[in-house]
Amino acid sequence: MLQLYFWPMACSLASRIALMEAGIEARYRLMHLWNKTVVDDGSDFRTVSQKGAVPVLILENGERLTESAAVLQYIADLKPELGLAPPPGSLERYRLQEWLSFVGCEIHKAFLFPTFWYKDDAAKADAKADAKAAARERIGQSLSVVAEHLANRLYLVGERFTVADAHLTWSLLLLGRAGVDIAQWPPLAGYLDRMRARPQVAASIKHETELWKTMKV
Ligand SMILES: N[C@@H](CCC(=O)N[C@@H](CS)C(=O)NCC(=O)O)C(=O)O
Repeated sequence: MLQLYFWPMACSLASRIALMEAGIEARYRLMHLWNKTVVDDGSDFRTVSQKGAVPVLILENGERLTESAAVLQYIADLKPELGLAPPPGSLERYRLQEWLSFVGCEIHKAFLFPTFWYKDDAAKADAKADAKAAARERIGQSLSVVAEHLANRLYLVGERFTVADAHLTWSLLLLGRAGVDIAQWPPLAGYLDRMRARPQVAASIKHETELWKTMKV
């Protein structure tokens, strides 16, 4: 069985959504993002991945896959008939990769990371303030690009839900926590409502939100 290392409401949520949408059973292994331990056995998460970051997907053959863009496509390709990713080699597949990259680099890392990471680390307060200001300047541009794209579309790629939507849904959810109100971009707000109405997306978010409340950080 596949295993997914995750931290509640972290970007690994997108991989959970993909697994749920694909109807693939997996063992979900909670790690602690701050102290880098695997919660069920207390082991060092860095022995699972030197990157110390989720998601990590353990494949059936024991190999470890990291990076959301790769993990999400791997999951999608386990059930090609569901169209969670367009067929390899098609132009649409490159569109999917284009969006996975944009969400991962220009939204996740460019904005979410500097705006609410290190939140309690007083020693990094100045750097944090600078990073937040710079990130806030950029985020409007990136979100406007996505909003314009979604103005007349239901999904990021093609006519159906793909793993790129799982990735964007997670990012949009977290923007609120990072102090950005996506109501400024009605296409994004409408899109997020639509995504959240999907049963598997809703169940994934509900589960991780409840788990998050029990975590000590
Ligand atoms: N490039 C990676 C980024 C993964 C990442 O930054 N994960 C965060 C959670 S959203 C994490 O685990 N951070 C832990 C850390 O940086 O210490 C991906 O796209 O999967």
